[in-house]
Amino acid sequence: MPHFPESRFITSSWQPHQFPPDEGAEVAFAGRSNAGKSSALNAIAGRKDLARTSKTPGRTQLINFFGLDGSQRLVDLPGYGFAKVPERIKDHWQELLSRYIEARDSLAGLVIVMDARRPMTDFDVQMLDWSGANGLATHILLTKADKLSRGEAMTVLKQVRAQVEGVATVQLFSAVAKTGVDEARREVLELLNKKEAGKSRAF
Ligand SMILES: Nc1nc2c(ncn2[C@@H]2O[C@H](COP(=O)(O)OP(=O)(O)O)[C@@H](O)[C@H]2O)c(=O)[nH]1
Ligand SMILES: [Mg+2]
Repeated sequence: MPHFPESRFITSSWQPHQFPPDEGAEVAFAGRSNAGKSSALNAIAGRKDLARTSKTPGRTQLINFFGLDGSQRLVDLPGYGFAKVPERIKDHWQELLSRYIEARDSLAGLVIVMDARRPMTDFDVQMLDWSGANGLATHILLTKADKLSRGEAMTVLKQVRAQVEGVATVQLFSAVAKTGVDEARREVLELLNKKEAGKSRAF
């Protein structure tokens, strides 16, 4: 599988007018703060430090855009479900996320990153519904699978798969053990390539 030696940080946006030009195709990574979004994005890009990862939850408050190559991008969305921020900041995130998800033409699909030990939280389910309501293809990464035994991981995979059947695809993932990285990269590339081939949202 190709990695992306040419991948690079494009910009961080705090306002929709700061988004890079809405052309080509991009896949966005959503999930709770600390779920492992930035680590997953780095593993998929094959670059260690592309998106900053942090042990401090909630630090990524902006929408971060990364160029893979050509006109394809990966997008690190602000984490949701982080309690320790003022209401007005939360409102701003909500607004920024809505503007992004509902209006971004080049958005090819969403990757929802969930901690395999605590998948399908209320926020995750809301995100999944929202994604579907906007006609976006959705792929779920059950990450930190290295924290579970093989048996536990398979059980979680089966359960989540049954819950989202027909709505999203699901896989196990670990940025630490590098499990499922090729599969995730394949899914992301497929979304990007389909988008560039002219397929838009389901409706
Ligand atoms: N064991 C394990 N830890 C991980 C994995 N992915 C991320 N982490 C850790 O989880 C924390 C949050 O990761 P980060 O990617 O910054 O999460 P984000 O807030 O969703 O972007 C960091 O301490 C990472 O090192 C993984 O696959 N396995
Ligand atoms: Mg992050």
